[in-house]
Amino acid sequence: MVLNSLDKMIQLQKNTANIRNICVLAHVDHGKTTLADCLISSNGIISSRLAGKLRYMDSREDEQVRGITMKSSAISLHYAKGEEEYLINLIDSPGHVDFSSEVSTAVRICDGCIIVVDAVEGVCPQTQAVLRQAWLENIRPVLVINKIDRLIVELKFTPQEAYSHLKNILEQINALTGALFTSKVLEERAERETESQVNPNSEQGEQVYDWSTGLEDTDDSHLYFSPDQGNVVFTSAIDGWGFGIEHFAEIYSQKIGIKKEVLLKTLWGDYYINTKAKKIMKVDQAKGKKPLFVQLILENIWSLYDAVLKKDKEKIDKIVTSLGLKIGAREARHSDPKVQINAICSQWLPISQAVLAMVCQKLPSPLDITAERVEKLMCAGSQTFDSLPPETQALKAAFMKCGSEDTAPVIIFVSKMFAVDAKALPQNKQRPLTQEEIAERHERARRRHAEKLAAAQGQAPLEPTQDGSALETSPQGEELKGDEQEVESETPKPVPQEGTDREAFIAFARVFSGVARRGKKIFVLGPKYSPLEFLQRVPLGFSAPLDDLPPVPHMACCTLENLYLLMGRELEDLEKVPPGNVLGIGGLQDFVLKSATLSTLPSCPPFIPLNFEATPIVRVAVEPKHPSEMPQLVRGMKLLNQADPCVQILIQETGEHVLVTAGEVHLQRCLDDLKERFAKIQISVSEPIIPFRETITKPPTVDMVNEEIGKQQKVAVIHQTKEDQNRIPEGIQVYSGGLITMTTPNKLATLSVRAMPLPEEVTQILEENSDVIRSMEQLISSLNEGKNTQMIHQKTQEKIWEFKGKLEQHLTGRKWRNTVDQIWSFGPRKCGPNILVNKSKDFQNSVWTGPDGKASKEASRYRDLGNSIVSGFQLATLSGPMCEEPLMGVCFVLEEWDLSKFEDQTASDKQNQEQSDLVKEGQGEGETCSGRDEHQDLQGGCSEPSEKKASQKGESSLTDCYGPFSGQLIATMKEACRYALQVKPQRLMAAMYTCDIMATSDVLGRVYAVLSKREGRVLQEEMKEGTDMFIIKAVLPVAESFGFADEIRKRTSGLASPQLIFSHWEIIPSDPFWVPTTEEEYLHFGEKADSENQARKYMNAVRKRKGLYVEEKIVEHAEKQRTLSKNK
Ligand SMILES: Nc1nc2c(ncn2[C@@H]2O[C@H](COP(=O)(O)OP(=O)(O)OP(=O)(O)O)[C@@H](O)[C@H]2O)c(=O)[nH]1
Ligand SMILES: [Mg+2]
Repeated sequence: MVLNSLDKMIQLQKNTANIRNICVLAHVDHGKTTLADCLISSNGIISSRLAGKLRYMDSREDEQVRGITMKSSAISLHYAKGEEEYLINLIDSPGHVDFSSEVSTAVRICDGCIIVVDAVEGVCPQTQAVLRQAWLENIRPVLVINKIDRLIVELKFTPQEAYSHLKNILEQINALTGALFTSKVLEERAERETESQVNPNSEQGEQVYDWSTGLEDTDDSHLYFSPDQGNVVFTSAIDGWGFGIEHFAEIYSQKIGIKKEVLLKTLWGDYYINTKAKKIMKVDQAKGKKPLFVQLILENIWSLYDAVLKKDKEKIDKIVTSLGLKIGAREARHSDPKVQINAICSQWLPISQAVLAMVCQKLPSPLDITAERVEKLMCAGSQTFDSLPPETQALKAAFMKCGSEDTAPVIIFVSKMFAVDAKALPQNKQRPLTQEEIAERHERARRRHAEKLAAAQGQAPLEPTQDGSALETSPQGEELKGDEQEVESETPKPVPQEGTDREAFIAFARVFSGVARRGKKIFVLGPKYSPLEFLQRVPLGFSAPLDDLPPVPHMACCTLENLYLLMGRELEDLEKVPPGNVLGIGGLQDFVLKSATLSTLPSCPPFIPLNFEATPIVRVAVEPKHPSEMPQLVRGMKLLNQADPCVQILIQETGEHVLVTAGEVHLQRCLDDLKERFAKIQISVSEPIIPFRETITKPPTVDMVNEEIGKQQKVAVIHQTKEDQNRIPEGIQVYSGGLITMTTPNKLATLSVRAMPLPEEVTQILEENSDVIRSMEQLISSLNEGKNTQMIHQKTQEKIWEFKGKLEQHLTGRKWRNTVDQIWSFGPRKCGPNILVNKSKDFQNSVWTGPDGKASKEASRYRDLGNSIVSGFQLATLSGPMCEEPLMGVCFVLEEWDLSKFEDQTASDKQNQEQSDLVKEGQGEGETCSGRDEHQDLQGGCSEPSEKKASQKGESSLTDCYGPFSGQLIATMKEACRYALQVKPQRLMAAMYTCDIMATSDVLGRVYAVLSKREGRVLQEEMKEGTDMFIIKAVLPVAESFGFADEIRKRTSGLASPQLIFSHWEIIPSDPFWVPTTEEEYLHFGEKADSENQARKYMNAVRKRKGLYVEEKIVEHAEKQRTLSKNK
């Protein structure tokens, strides 16, 4: 980058009102990066001839090869409009669903966005998704309808048809905005309502119900996209042109003498011009008049394309002269019409002008940040702004002011960390020396020479060190003062990098308030940091240096080491960054994993977590080719985890290193990164590990040949029976309805458990409310620890009751009577989609006691034994009996819980012990019970130390051989749950993707063929208006999805490419343990039923992977087979 333009940027960064932080969002391949190229070329960073071909923002090799963007990256651009100069921080984002987390990181640090829509494909699934993200983040959008050239060249639309088509696209996208807006207004209304219910203090008198939804009174006109609002431009990024109607309004107001304001309102819409009367009238369909947009704008563009494509030289010349353009001889003679079009159009309707003018006019500056957005950013979880400490609430003003004075608190948000080659860092780069520096060096060399001479002549040197070091630092004319001076000397010098240390991590961030200065000390606040906790711990107005602070959880202190201006592929060093700017920060890799909030004030809350749309679902196990390289792999995976916002790395119990990614393309990129950048070793990758869930269903009413069960005659199946498969060991009683009764090994407690399938809606509610469940869990544990529960906020409380209400609504009928009140725990991990219900009479405890704020005394007596039961349930739900996958949608009912023997035992033990203690009294206390701590807890009620010891001793004599009682309870509960499952019809659940495939009618058949081969199901098929494209919506099991996108692409010669998004879990209808049991089934499937069912195949594959026993017969009846094959 040229130095004086860097100076310009630094200058522009100070004028906050003229900064625009924007990102480009769209569905995959709609032309974001191409558009970014055009905007970049307007700054002379790349040549305009290369714009659209270079895809400058796709700096990774795989991005270039695949032609899709994978990482979002930022660049700062300069734009001048009249007197005003603007700084535009532009972020290009990926459109592929696998990388949607990159979109989340981009929108967080922007104030506005450009939504790009392909004029042919129109609104696509990712368009919806990004619009939603922009909406959730409260950033303002403008619209670019791109690839208009395709309407002319590919679809061969007439201008009139193109106009209707464009109108259609606008309607679709506005319908989406409308839906988002409506849902928001309704949500707010609902919120207001609950608030007024909670505080019914005002106007007790007459209660008039307000029937209006609030939609009528809320002005939403500014939200919609319309060319006459100035928030839509039409472009062809590849041909370098674009326009908003303002451009034409300006031209035509001079040409035909109609006021610009009138034209602005009528150029888009059904108006036509009556040339004789010089009047604009409403289009009357019957008269066949063309709308102004067609007549004055589209027809001109169409005729230009027509002339160039037909190589009508005369006409081209005419157009060029009439537009007053100058086309270079080289372009004019070029045989490729595209080059000519580009040369003419980019002069006539320069795309960067149109887009950047709209951005500067319509999108807000950092100063315009709304109070609503600030409050939202500051309130993580279920907090409300009012519940924050007053010091924190006061920070809102700082956000709104976005001030750069010294007293302004510095608040920075890091939305992701990205890795760059350390060689590319400005401090490690060789840069050309400026004239002054060359002169300086000369001077230095001359002095050194003189000193040497002087030394040789025996004279003392003239303070060589001071002189030298002063020359080392070369602040570039920045006015340094106070602490800055100090910082400067601390600035780390390039460290020689070695081996794998060549990756440097840069934080992708934005300054929300205050000035970020190099060398400044700042707090790093993790997502769980609580300003309240800090304020409680540290006295108000503390003035100690930051290092002397007492340790506070989730907070660290670091120094801003290097600040960078992000310039796409390059970075430029900065000394300080004023508020409202996007920047890169070096040296945070030890403090920030993926995202964080940085602030100079500890009262600053962490920003709300980024909302990721994609769920990481595709997992593979990786291992080094050479086992000795394991440490490199582990290190590499750590780096990868830091460098990607959405990848997850895990080490499973089996010791496998597992990589969890959002999809196939994402997986490939992560593996490439791991191999080539972070671990730099050869790795072997397992087949994708496909997640399953285990569940139970109601007994089927029909068998495999669709005969009603119960009517047919059962046959004795020769080799095995179904009951055989679910072998229940002796000693466990199975009662009617699948009630399992099991006793602990020491025979002191007996549990009776039954498993029941939960209704589908309930499972869904549980899934959706996992964070509510988690906050309930936190509440209960803080209650158990005796902490103050006053902190529970009203809103959380409301959410919990709402959740309970929903459960009650769906768990109705005799079978579920009182169930909701008796829910004891959720699992696995205390927040999963399975429930434990406690129906035992002696002991009542439920999850709702926490939110109720009252814990019964009895509960505390049994608490610790109860915890063992819950742990057993957690273990059982974490891995089911079929293939050790988590359970889903199962309700375990603890019908009885008999502890009478245990109580008798402890009571008698206590007596014995007391007696023996009396005897032993005075002999001293030598014995200790090592490792039996939990027994102290088990005796929750006993508080006297002597009593405790007594019971320990008594118990230990009995239970030694079986281990601690709590352990036995856990194991027994777990086993009982497993057997309870096994006596019910068990089913596997498969993860499902939804996919939208766009295909032309001629390849539709092939798309269907691929879908059905992979067990996909088409949900919907519709024709896209105005095109011959079909949109197919289908669901597909994740297990069958590997290579699906590639196969579809190949079979349709690249015409259809699906986007797979994780959607839900679905029960696989076939029974993995099925064997023919009725006469019909036997006749139909044969004795062995060798057409293996899908569920069993999946189950066995998982069992094999996990090294579990798989019952498979490789050869059965060998002789018979030989006879058959030889056909004797
Ligand atoms: N005909 C036509 N093609 C275009 C236009 N703009 C972009 N393209 C082409 O569309 C394809 C995708 O362009 P990109 O700019 O990479 O799209 P993107 O939105 O950045 O894609 P992702 O980053 O992968 O989401 C490229 O082949 C471009 O050449 C346009 O205005 N007209
Ligand atoms: Mg791109």
